[in-house]
Amino acid sequence: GASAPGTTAGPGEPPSGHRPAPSEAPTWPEEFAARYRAAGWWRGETFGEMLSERANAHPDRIAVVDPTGGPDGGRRAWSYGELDRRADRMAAGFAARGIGRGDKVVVQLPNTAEFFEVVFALFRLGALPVFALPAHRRSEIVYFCSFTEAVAYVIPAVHDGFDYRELAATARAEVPALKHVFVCGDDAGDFERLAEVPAEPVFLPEPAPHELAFLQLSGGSTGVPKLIPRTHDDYIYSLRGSNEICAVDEHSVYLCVLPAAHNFPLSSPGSLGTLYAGGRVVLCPSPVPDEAFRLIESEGVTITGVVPPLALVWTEAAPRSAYDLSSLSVLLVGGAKFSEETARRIRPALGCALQQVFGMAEGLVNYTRLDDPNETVVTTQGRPISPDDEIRVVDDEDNDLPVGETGHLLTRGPYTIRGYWKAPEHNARSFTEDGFYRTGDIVRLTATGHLIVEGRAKDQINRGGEKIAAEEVENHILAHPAVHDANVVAEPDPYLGERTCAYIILRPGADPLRAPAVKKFVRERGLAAYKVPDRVVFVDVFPKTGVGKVSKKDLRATAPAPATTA
Ligand code: OOB
Repeated sequence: GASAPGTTAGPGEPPSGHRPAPSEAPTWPEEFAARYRAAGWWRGETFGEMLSERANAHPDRIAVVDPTGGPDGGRRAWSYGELDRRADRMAAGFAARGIGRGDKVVVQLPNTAEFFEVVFALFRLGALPVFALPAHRRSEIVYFCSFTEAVAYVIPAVHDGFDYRELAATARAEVPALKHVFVCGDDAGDFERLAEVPAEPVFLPEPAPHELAFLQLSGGSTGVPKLIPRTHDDYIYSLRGSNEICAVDEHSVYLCVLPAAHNFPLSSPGSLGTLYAGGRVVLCPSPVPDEAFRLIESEGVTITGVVPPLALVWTEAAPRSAYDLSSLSVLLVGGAKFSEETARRIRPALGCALQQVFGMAEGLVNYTRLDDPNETVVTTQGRPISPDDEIRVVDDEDNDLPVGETGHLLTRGPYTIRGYWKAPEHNARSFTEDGFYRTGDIVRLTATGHLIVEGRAKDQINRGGEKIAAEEVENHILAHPAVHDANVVAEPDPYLGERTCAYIILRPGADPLRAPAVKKFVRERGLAAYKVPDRVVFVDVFPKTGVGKVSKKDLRATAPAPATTA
């Protein structure tokens, strides 16, 4: 831990000498920060205080419901008072183990109540959660732990048949800085049980609102994932804005269906938005319709968010389901392009309003509004949260295009980062000199200011909302001794929207390699399962562009002969 700042500053100004080093996390220039404060977007709130305030105002109101987290797998509900006490006690226990301000803690928990206990404890300490997804494996986890020099890693014992304690043993062996592994569950193996950490609350100086609250993961398009530094001020503004747009208030019951740590279910308006509003978060252990619909009925869920493939499954299941879904008033769909055809089916099938969400962990989030005409809701991906979100649609040379023309989306605003964490070279490419983030998305603006996503310029596959950086997967394939060269591209999938296809050129004279062996190889290198190529195709040459570079565009257009596929 570190000591509290001793500097003085004017009202509303951050104490000087208290800014993160520029190389760690580029931040907003002071003129922008001042403007965002003056406009009332940044109100000087922190997550720690936010929870205490809600707990003081309505201690007995239910904050979090974990349907299977109780003893014997039964229902467990924590009030705001209880969540607040638990966060205090967990923070004290972490502090007693030397975890403090500025320390990084990789959090890889499934949708359980402890996720909130841990995360709010870290917020209180000023320690930064690094949000891993349950699907991440050795390759990702070792990278997050070593790159952030994490001091602790929080895991379930076993989840979905996978033993995270083995993963933790590897991470500990490979990352010397990683001192603690906390296991949520009864059998911690060689590590410490999370349930044994809590201690008598101690006084902890709260972090400042302009400081980093956590590191979120980027979908990425590079060899290793980039980390996204978000502050209390900027993230809480995105929650407040989202709540207003999605009509989330103290009566709202949000069903957290997607992995809780992802930016969409976390903040759009998500579980944190719902807690900000004093509403109730219900954790969904599985997104299958039967499970989710049962919870919608029994918990009176009013709002939830899903990715397009799930929206399709739910739309098909709902008319045949015996569960009463009438409490559901809003379904948010985002993370990947939602087809107009399925969008039109939402209200008839589920009896609720649709809001499309086009967001990114780097910041900018667009929503269709509840009072938008239906045509706008089903044909656009919404418009930004904030009047101070600046949107530019540009050509390949960064020239602004007239409204209605398709081009690259650049954005800047009160909750969009000015740079990734510890990535100066990448930042020089991903941000303009004046701080616009190059989203890598190809969009078109309508006359009403709504955005339509037309495509993508970044080298990424969007597999039903799960983002895969082509280069990351290619690097793993290239490690195989029989592989001469590899290119990973998206191909259409009727359910996921896109899936991955790896095109491989073998080394001359190498032992013949078959598709299943490539998938197995990549999996055994510890890559998350969703990044393992869906299909592998062996070719003799790659199509080239005029200047002799591999043309992924032409590769994507390749219709592989069935005989060479798997
Ligand atoms: C959300 O966040 P990320 O960081 O996993 O992915 C961001 C990228 C966007 O740049 C875009 O390429 C794609 O995901 N995307 C969409 C989309 N929503 C996201 N593409 C087309 N249509 C949409 N509606 O995915 C995310 C974060 C917050 C809220 C919602 C989604």
